[in-house]
Amino acid sequence: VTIKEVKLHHTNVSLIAPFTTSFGTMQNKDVCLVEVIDESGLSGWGETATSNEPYYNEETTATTVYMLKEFLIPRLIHREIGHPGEVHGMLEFVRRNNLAKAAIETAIWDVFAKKNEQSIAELIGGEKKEIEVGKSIGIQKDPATLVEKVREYVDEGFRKIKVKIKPGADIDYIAAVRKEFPDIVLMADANSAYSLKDIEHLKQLDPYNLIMIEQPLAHDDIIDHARLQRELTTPICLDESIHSVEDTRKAIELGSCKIINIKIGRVGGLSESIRIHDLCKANDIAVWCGGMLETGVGRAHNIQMTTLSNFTIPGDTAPSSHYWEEDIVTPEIIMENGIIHVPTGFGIGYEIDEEKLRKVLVHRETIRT
Ligand code: OSB
Ligand code: MG
Repeated sequence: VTIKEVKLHHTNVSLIAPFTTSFGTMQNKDVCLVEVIDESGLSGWGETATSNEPYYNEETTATTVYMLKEFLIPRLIHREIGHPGEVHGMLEFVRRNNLAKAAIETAIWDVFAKKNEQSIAELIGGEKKEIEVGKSIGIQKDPATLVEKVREYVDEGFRKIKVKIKPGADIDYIAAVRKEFPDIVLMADANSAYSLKDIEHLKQLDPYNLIMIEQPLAHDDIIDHARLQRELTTPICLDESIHSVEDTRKAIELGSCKIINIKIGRVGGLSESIRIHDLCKANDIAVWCGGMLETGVGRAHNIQMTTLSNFTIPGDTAPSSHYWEEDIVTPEIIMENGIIHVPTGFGIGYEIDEEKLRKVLVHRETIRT
């Protein structure tokens, strides 16, 4: 494909409820939807999957827009792109800025798949027709409130429950949930809230049969995690620390984790995600697809990727109604019995609803050079 034009749809979206992690609370955010238009007039869509603050990682919506406009779009526009798998390499001259890179790389996967009259899943050899879904629950005011939330989501059919934790909201919270629900698939996500000083404290989670603890230590660490993993029976999963297949290789070599959360944005796109998936598969490391409170565009990409065979653990791809009063894709993403049926349409498999997009739109700009 050759990109003739890129439209940046700057939106402001509001979550149906605030979402609290160890690094802060999210409610409103600007998101930039990236639409690439090819020589035949077909559109492909991606999103920045950012928030307005650099608390999860170093990027924000504004930095991704800046990188897209100054460096990434100029490198890609009007160039012949034989396959979307080439885009990651074409953008390697820019260090990091993975959320920005993924926004346009995924849009190119979408337009390329549409041109081939295939879904992205078909294009990448994804075999699953349905994917299992988990629910990520923000930090609640007390364990009893959390238990009621978990009940609601278990009743709704979610196949995995992920509880956000931080010092002061951890052991009691997990103990309360486990006591009430002895058999659910349960995990915790600390978003880097602990350090090696907390080894004895974190060991208190071991009796609760968590399928994993996600990113307990520093956002940029793979050394201390290896030490912690030797001390814990609970498997460690890395999220923030993994930006590439090279990081993955090193984490596996060091024994820093037993599971990896793959987020398309954090690793700079779908092709790098696939390389990580494949390397983990070859090394018996399970993977699952995380989420970044994306709109339907980002989550549609997540669904397509999750069709690959080594995504054996339910992801964080909850249905549209769990995030937004109204999502911008049509049909909205729905779940039945904890399952999302992978759409069979071309590209991401969902359409962008122009009416709904207009309601959250702040401004639009078209880039042609
Ligand atoms: O660490 O997985 C995370 C949301 C924003 C930033 C980081 C994370 C999350 C989530 C929510 O856990 C996942 C989702 O429902 O999209
Ligand atoms: Mg996480």
